[in-house]
Amino acid sequence: MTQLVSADTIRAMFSAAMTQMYRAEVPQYQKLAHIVAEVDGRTLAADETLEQRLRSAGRYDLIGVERHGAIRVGRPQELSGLRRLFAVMGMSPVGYYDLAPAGVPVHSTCFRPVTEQSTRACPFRIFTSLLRPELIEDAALRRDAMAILERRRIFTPRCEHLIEIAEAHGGLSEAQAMEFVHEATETFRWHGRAKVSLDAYRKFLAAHPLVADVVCFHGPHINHLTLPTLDIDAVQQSMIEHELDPKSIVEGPPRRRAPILLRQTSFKAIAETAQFDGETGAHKARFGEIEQRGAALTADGRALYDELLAQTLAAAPPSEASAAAYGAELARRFENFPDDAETLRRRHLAFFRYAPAAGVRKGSGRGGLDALVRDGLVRAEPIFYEDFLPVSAAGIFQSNLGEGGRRELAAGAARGAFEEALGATPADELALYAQSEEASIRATLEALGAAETAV
Ligand code: OOG
Ligand code: NI
Repeated sequence: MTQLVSADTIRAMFSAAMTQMYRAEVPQYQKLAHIVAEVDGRTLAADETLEQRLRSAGRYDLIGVERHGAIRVGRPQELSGLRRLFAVMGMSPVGYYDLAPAGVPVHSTCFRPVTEQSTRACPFRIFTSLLRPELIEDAALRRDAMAILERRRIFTPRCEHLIEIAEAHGGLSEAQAMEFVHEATETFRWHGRAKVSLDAYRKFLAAHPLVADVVCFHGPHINHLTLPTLDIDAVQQSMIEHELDPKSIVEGPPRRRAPILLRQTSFKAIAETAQFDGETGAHKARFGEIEQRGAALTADGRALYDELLAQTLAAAPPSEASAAAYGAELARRFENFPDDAETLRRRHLAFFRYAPAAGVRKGSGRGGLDALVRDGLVRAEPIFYEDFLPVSAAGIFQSNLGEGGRRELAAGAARGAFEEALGATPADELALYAQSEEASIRATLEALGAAETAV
């Protein structure tokens, strides 16, 4: 029998292929990668213990490689097709994000590896949005959009065949995996030739820039890739100096000693030449992003985060002109969010991974978990947040869709419709973090022989 390649390996191959393709398609992203490498190098050199801390968290080897990407599709069948395609690479849907309240007519999930081991092997994930055509107000335009989408096929026939082979055999051989990655990449390639006239494009653009991006082209071209960085504020500054035109604010929590959730920023979408039925025009959708991650928050921590963010947005609405005021307000409001790991842990605001401290042997544990941590017998490290934030995602969408990116949308809840389109229920991200934490507690107490006393 032929040897099957692991899904983690296929994902790593795919991530590398996407990176290569995107850096060639969007040279500004390559420039951003240089800035990130320079800033990360400087940050490591300036902090003697940083390398060791990153190594012990298993994140040193991910410097310059951990990245996500994002795509947008138009039809339920396209979304369920993507679910099957990503499953071949060990990526399954996690989380549901409704972007309509923020004025973007989509709802989304993230396809990602779910186990900690797979995430470390290759953390690549794809934020995937489905257009909600019912939010196109003009009925005639909505019908046109659906008719155009109806006619397109986003997967190559060979790609579809390889997905079937993977499903039937539980994986792919090395040769099949290489071919699969090649074929899958085709789905996400930029095609400079639009499927509509310039006139029709402008109508969709006026309805919503996102509608134009989803409907007028051949398929879900990758719209950005994202590099991790060790100092997002320094990269933001450097992007300004290198005239990469970043969005004005960094999304997410403020800079903190104990990082939480996810901070992200991007340079704005570039204008790319496109052909519309013989006429030449330009389309703006594709950009480059950076992210810096911190601890995953529990439901309580998340509620506090959401509340402080909502207060900030109400008091100092962010705009190009008011970035500094927004930043000051954000920092001020978040003074109410404990900024040291031990308080986050004791107050159950963040999830932690527990392990016996080096050299601690069975039988040495006494008392509850908190006592074991206090006595230095058990170590607790924050679990990294691997998901996304709807308010931040909306900010990223809007800065890249230009002026028309924010609309008032009269949208009811649509989670059921999304799950039906996907053909699955996305996993609950909080449950995944809670499982990781619980498993680490069980293993730690077992290793210390403290199970009876500590629970
Ligand atoms: C997705 C924007 C959301 C993020 O990092 O929050 C996103 C899009 O523009 O399609 O990628
Ligand atoms: Ni992104």
